[in-house]
Amino acid sequence: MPVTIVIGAQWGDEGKGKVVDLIAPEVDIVARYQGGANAGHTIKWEDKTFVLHLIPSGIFHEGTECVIGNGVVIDPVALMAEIRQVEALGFQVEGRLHISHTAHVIMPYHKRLDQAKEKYRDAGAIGTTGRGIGPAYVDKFARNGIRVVDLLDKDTLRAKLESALEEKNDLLAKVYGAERIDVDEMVNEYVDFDRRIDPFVTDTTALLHRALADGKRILAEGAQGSLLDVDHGTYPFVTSSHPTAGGCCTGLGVPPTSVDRVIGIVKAYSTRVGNGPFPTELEDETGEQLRATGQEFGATTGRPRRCGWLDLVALSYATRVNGFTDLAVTKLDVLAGIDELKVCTAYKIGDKITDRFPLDLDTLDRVEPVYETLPGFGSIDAASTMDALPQEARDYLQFIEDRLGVRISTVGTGPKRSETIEV
Ligand code: 2SA
Ligand code: GDP
Ligand code: MG
Repeated sequence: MPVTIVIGAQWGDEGKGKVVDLIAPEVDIVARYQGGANAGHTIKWEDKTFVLHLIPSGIFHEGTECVIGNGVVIDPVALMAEIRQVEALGFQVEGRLHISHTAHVIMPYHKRLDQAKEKYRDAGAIGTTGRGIGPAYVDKFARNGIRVVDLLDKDTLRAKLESALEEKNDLLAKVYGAERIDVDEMVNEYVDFDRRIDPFVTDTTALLHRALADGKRILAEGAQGSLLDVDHGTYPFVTSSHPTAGGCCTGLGVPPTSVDRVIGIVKAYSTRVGNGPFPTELEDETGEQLRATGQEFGATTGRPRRCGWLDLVALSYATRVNGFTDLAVTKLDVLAGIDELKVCTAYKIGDKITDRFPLDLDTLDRVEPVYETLPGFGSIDAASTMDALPQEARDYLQFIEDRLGVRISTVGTGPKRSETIEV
């Protein structure tokens, strides 16, 4: 079966970009199915580092084609800048990157509304990336959205934008006290964008169906993480899309029966950027150590990420929602040098112990993690096989495998492609 999905098993930033880049040479197509330029997928090779926001993480392998599917919300400004940056590194993009004609477009008012709403929410802010994601998906589901295909006709586009702006400008000015947006400026910018995006636009669902019929292999690249899913995450502190496995089918138009592998990307500890519940968060020196050693700063916004111990309650929930067939455990090297490693195996709620991940915020805010302690390990920098890892590091991985009941197929020992153990 030809479709593999790569999914963040926690709150994002597990190292999906690195894993997708590693697998990309083995597949024909890498496709993004949800989210937008809120994502930051980092790829490091030789002395180079590149953070992709919209272009799939297969773009640095010339034999691999890339698809931005219908489920993605596309910020044309961010996309055009990213295409230029990738080309500047010497990689061919035109002819290899295919953009869905039915994907929705992020407009300047979406970004402004996202930021204005966050200010308005004040202490209840979600901690969004401010990239317009929520408001763009709102318009999609309210059936007010502008899709890539709508950019093709200048007059229709102008009419749609004028009518949308009337409402959005009122909302911005009257409700949020934010600046209004000029119609002419926006129409000119988007008409110009249409000219430049045209060579990339196609019916990507048909393209993927042809690929499936030809026996080609597709890698679906999730963005954000399972616990940020709008249905299955820590609502309302979530993103507005479906990073979980089901999102791949709707976000690309491929059938569930075409999927035979779902790789859960698990960071060896937990991080979260933005607000919302985080039961194993460490607001102490160990948390700071994880942030400093793991370089835990937002790849899109630069915000410091909150850090904490591994949470197997949350991870077994994510395993059930996604049906992981195997796991890639990343950033194991970051734990080296910590004397004792704690792993959360249950939650205490009042006087009850549970292994269930609660989805109502009130309960989730009250849970106390129950930890098991495992011995720490020293440097693993030189290890390129499982056998070369210290016994304590292997025990830590075994513990994860046993508790989740899923095989670990890959272990990350550093940010570069070469710093990986294939099990
Ligand atoms: P949004 O902007 O509406 O999607 O924000 C809603 C929540 O989703 C979180 N979110 C993310 N969490 C982790 N990583 C993301 N990408 C960037 C990265 C984040 C950054 O790779 O580091 O640079 O800050 C990402 N995108 C969205 C967000 O923090 C909110 O909690
Ligand atoms: P993504 O959004 O899941 O693709 O992850 P990000 O790129 O936002 O954040 C992951 C960070 O960890 C990036 O800086 C990666 O270069 C880095 N990284 C990935 N795997 C490893 C690893 O095994 N060890 C270390 N030390 N860093 C890693
Ligand atoms: Mg990221």
